Amino acid sequence: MALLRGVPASFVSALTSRPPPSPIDVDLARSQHEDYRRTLESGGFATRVLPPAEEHPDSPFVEDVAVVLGRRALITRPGHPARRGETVEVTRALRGLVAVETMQPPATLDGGDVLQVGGRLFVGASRRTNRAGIDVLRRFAAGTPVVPVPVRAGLHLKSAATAIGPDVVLAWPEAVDASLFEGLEVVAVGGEEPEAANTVRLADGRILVAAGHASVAERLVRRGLGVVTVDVTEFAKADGGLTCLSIRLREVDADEAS
Ligand code: CIR
Repeated sequence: MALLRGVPASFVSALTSRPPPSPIDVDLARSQHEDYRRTLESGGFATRVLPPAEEHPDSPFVEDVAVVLGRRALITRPGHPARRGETVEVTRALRGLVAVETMQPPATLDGGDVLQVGGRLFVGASRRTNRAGIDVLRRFAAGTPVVPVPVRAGLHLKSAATAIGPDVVLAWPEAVDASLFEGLEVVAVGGEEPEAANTVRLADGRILVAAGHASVAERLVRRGLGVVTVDVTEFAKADGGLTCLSIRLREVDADEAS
């Protein structure tokens, strides 16, 4: 299943690293969010949408507040202080589904920095995720190797690298040192479309790519992958992409199917 959080009117003042070319259109963001939700459903995820939280403008970027491994969740301590209150509702929602642990200060980590692929956890050493956060993740990982990856550009590791197969990573090499993905195949995204590196692998194996990245989508199709696109322009204005908008609980789905 996938957990989402609705778009509040306050999303218009979500955090941004640079002023967007035009103000965030909240109505459009809501319709893009609904398209995204429907696409996750069509790709095999049951979805649950938490109500919008006006007091938390960035709360639709729900991925950042939890890391889910199997049937356990680590509630993070988001790197930006303005986002820390987002954890309360997400904790409540996840408690009903998985066992929950909570990260404590001084650790900070955003879920957007955690990439699970090839039996490892790659974690972005970014503006949002500190060394103590990586140490907490390592303990939480309980033996699964954790590989820190310095994030040279963009907000999070997954802004620049995501899994498109069990051992294949789509990555923007200007932001991450691809050699750290040792033993995995790395498909490089060109410098002109770094946002294309932020993809979601649907439960049915198809890859969700942000609309407007035709050349990357075509390359994935040529590799034999099914590709589906959704427009997320309003979320991109607040430095967000496809992964940020949901917490995917793949194990819960697998258990329910069995
Ligand atoms: C922030 O600055 O925290 C939000 N405006 C964007 C968060 C995007 N999340 C993600 O990439 N996982």
